Amino acid sequence: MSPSSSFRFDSVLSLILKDQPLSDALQHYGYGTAGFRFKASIMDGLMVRVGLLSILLLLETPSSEDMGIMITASHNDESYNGVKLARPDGSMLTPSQEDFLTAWVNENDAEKWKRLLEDKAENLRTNQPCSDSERTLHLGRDTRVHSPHLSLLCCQGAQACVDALVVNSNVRILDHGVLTTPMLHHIVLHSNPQYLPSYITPRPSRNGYIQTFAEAYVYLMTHGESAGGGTTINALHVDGACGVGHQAVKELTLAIQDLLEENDGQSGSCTGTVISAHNGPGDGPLNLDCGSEHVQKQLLPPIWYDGTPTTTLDYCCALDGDADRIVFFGQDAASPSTVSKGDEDGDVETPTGQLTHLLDGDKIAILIAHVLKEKLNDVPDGSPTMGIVQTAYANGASTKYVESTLNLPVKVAKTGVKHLHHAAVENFDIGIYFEANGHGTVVFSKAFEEFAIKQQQNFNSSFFVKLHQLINPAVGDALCDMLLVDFLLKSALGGWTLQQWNDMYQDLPSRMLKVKVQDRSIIRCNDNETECTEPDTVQPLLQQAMSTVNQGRTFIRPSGTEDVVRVYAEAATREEADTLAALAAQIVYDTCNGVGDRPSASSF
Ligand code: 16G
Ligand code: MG
Repeated sequence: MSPSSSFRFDSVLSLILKDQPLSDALQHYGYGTAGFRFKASIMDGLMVRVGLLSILLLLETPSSEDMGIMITASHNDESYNGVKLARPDGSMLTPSQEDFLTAWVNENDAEKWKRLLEDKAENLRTNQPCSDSERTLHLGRDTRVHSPHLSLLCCQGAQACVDALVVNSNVRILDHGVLTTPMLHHIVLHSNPQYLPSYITPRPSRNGYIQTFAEAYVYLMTHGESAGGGTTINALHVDGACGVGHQAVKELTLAIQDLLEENDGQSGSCTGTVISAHNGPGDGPLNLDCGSEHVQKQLLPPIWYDGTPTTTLDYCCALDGDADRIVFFGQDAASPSTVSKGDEDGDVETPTGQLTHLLDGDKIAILIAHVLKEKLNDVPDGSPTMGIVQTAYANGASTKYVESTLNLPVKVAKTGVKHLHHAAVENFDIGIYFEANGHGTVVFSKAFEEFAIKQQQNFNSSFFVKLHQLINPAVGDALCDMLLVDFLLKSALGGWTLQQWNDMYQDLPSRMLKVKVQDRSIIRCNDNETECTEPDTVQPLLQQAMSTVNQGRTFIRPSGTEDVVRVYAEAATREEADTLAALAAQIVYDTCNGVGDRPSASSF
């Protein structure tokens, strides 16, 4: 080791161990289902380390490939923040990369750090993997107040690592500023075009993202069977959760309008949907009584902070705080005082109205599958395979509809987007995956790409190519999903309402509960979390409880994001679903060392 490189390591070590030490407010920083996520006030030291370690991960990728870092805490309140990494193909970290990151983020031994850096430097000297190729670490952040500060710390850690380790190399740190999570994934994927099909032009920027999806949407809206054919165009009201998705919706809408105007004359009477964005940053508190998590879990419309609508809104959708989830809904005219919000002067009653429909991730997946099945029926043989990936939380009625009515296979994956994504990639040419909470997308295989190209070349049909262009293959994306659903309802299905969509099947009544236990890590589940394997007394008792109600299904799992055990139950009637949920919660409490009051049937 040369003295100069030792000196450089000293400056890195002093940054992570002395200038920005890890907060001692937490004993261990765990990489959860969706990255590191904590109160923003304890994240400074963590961010420097994540920046540094991201450069090490970037240098470990086999060839010249880019990676990304997104700073957001999604649907959590404003006091939280988080950081997650995106791999070259736009997806999330592998389990071994997560383990590496978690182990080193929590390491405070200067000697161990020094050895890691020395090994890395030695490795670079021997293998020189990036001497002639440029690699970029892309950074994006949401609109939380502390995001710029945390992003800066992350850049500092990354830059210190580059300065210390990577002599004469082309490693760039590119801060894109404010982005939605799917925009960051898009940029990382488009920076590694070897992962894109030939018919998707690489556009690794915010504007490239907007143009890619606006163009595909406008093409599909103006070339579909019902395009310009008198489709009812009612406005789509978008709840941006007072977060980063709001501005992106506005940009996308403007780009769509520009393209439609350019197209005018060729496209006949198609004027596109009027998309009206509400709840931007500063209009109200981030994710508070608004956004997809609120609408889906509370079964209430959002507060429209920019002025409460007093009329019925029959076509709405809500994004989450980083715009990677979406649910659709309709709402009745605002009725007074549905939500009570406290402020310094006492209670303020805010009129919100009632939900008329809720179209969640299960319903979005089925809408997509329904239309694609029809389209594939129309093409000559050799169709790509198609299937749906759900989690155990998918309503039993949706699973039955897919298997019995659509005649498509269903795979059940473990909770967490990365599990669904992989199951979709591994099992199908067209893999449609959605969590009930509204996170999802469609992934396409190489065989699908060849099929889509053949359809275009031999049969003059660009539908499948354009469909692929409208979908973000890297990650669930609220904005693409919004445009896709709008196209399916308005054009592909000739003008369906939310009511018609909702009537495809009726959900079984369901109930979710949380139970506190002393140590939730004693609970183990099978691969797709439909059964509890440890403690071994639990599952027989759950089976017994299920047999007491009609169409009963219940499962329990330790949460990956909160210190609770989650209970899900569904059954033929509301009463039976509630009874089953209460029984399952009591089983967890009794067999897994419950804390606090024993759950009872009257708790809801
Ligand atoms: C995270 C996951 C989400 C999952 C949720 C489950 C990502 C990007 N997000 O938010 O997919 O539904 O965790 O939370 O993977 P739980 O383990 O607390 O139930
Ligand atoms: Mg999110």
